[in-house]
Amino acid sequence: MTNKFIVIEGLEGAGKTTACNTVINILHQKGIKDIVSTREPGGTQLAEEIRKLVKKKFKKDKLNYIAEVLMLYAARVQLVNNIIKPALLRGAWVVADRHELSSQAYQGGGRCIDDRLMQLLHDIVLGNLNPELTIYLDLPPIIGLERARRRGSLDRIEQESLDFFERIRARYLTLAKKDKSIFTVNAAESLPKVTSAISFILQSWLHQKEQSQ
Ligand code: T5A
Repeated sequence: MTNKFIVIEGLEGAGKTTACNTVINILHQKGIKDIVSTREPGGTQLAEEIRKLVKKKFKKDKLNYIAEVLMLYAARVQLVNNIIKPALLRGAWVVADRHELSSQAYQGGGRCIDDRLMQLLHDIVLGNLNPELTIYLDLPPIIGLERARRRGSLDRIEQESLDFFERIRARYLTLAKKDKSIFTVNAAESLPKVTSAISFILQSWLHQKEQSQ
């Protein structure tokens, strides 16, 4: 069920939204019409409400990190069960702007949430649902945050310290090293270079996939 599930990952300002559009355009060029694009947190009516809460900074009620991770998985379980699984089951492609790797990097790496809780949430919410291809856009956080700053005001998570984002990046890189389905792209390069690297990875992957069928 998971073989048409592509995820784009990376820090703020890495270019994920742009990369998702590149992936969707390439799939369209291949004649693929049934493509569902998602974003996390979000992607359903309820999950979009959770997204607003996750990004909001409450003056008198600092968000507890356990509450944060639970909210992210609450949004994810809605998206997975109401959108992603039905799409994959009918044979559609799913192109996701962030998925569980974000939680592993931000909550596991950045917030230092216990591995046992992360594993439990994974088992309950995702079971054996795994993306077949993940493109991780890697860049120093200072560059990504500067891009995000140019876009507008920073949300609760974007206001965190540079150390927090360095821990997230380190966790992304560790996870990418261990998992052959994760391809890393240098997202500090110019947009045309990043787009061409993504295009190369996706075309080669699609070619291999065709050969193996
Ligand atoms: N979160 C999320 C968790 O903590 N845990 C989780 O499990 C999940 C799912 C989500 C927040 O929630 C956190 C992570 C986030 O803090 P979000 O809005 O979905 O928030 O994610 P952001 O990363 O904040 O989204 P951004 O829009 O900032 O980043 P993108 O999508 O990576 O970047 P994009 O494509 O919008 O580009 C940003 C700007 O940079 C330019 C673009 O033109 C744009 O202006 N740009 C480039 N400029 C120069 N060179 C390049 N190569 C460029 N690529 C893009």
